[in-house]
Amino acid sequence: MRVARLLAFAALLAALLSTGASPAAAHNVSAGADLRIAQTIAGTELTVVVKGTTRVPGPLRIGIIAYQPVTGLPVALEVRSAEDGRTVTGEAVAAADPRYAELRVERTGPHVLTLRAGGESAVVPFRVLVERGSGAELLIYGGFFVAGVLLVGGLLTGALARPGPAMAVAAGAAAGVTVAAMAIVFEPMVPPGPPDGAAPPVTALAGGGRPYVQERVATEPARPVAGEEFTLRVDLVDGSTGRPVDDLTAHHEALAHLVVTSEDGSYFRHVHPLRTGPGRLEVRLRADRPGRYLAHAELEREDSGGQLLAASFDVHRSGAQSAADDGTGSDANAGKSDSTGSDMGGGAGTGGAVPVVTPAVPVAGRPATIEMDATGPVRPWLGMAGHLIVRDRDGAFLGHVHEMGSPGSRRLRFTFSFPAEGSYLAWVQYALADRIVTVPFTVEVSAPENAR
Ligand SMILES: [Cu+2]
Repeated sequence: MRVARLLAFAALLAALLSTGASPAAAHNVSAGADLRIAQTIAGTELTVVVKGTTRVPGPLRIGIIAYQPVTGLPVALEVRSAEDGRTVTGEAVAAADPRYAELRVERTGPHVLTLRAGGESAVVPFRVLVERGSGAELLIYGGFFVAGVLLVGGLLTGALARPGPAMAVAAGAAAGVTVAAMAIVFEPMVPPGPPDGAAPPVTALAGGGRPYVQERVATEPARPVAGEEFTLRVDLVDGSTGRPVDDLTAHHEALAHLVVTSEDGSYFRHVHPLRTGPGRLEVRLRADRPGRYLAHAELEREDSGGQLLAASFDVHRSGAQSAADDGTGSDANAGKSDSTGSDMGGGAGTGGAVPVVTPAVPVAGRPATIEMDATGPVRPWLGMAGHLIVRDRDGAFLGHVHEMGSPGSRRLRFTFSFPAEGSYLAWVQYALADRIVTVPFTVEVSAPENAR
């Protein structure tokens, strides 16, 4: 009789254990998520992927996805713990479908990833997070543990034929199983604790969020020359403290999206500057024509909204160009489209496909659709199948929307509401297996009162 009851408990226990989920693997929400950061390094557009970790000490898997050009660029990796300084190194080769390097990390918490390629380097702070068990898991395991201990005890006392204590022990075991079962039922309602290695919670700031960033844009050399490489440097400063802003969150898989265009729009680059130090972003560029260039940066501070920063800089005439242009007027920007548009994120290989805008002359403030077919199967870039970037003629406005469609499909469809009447420069971008395709076009927008 008593043995039968104990066997029933054992059966219940086994049933609960087999059906009651394995809690550790059940919720890998933040700690299990990959970190993806786009970077423009050594003339290559790539995305660094740090795979989510499930345990430390253990391997941290890092891969480099190449988007343009896809050439097998070797990227040296270094991961350093910000807490104990322990450093591990490795190498990943940038490829369309990369092999992941494994770097062994010993602990959770803040780390710094340094990438080096082609004489450039980026320093990306990140956190190694490992999901911690929730309080409910303690109850589940604790309940089963108590039940297990009492069951063993119950069997022993039962064997010694002392009915009173055996009954008490059996009741205790039942209570243990009940607690565990309750915990399983209610566990989804219990918020899990922060993952191991998480940053301490930020106390809410008065006024809701951190101040917007102020930027200083400079070039190195200070007077960039047409046809020669230069570095565009963006220093981000907190307007209230004057200190470098070093709390950018990855937003659409990048710390910052930088769009550099010539005034006439014939030059277009969408790049992802390297973080080279606290609050400092840098990217190497080359412009073949002198003139004024606009730099628009999209970024997002932690605990703050996204924001768009705008600046401009001048590219100067080289000595050779000055001689060639002598006496022929100053407008070197006039005329045909820019052949330099193809070396990165450029218009190479669009296959003649042109976006179709509906209505053909959109009305300011009303949604228009922009559709086109990619020239091959699209692979996601920056988390999206396609990107539409729109600029007005003077560069005061820059808009950016995404195609949310299914990866692998060729049809790209965007919805965009132009803010005011006028003439706009626009670019559709998407990634094929071996390159990023950029399709420039222009849109004329009418005022609402002109619309029928
Ligand atoms: Cu971007």
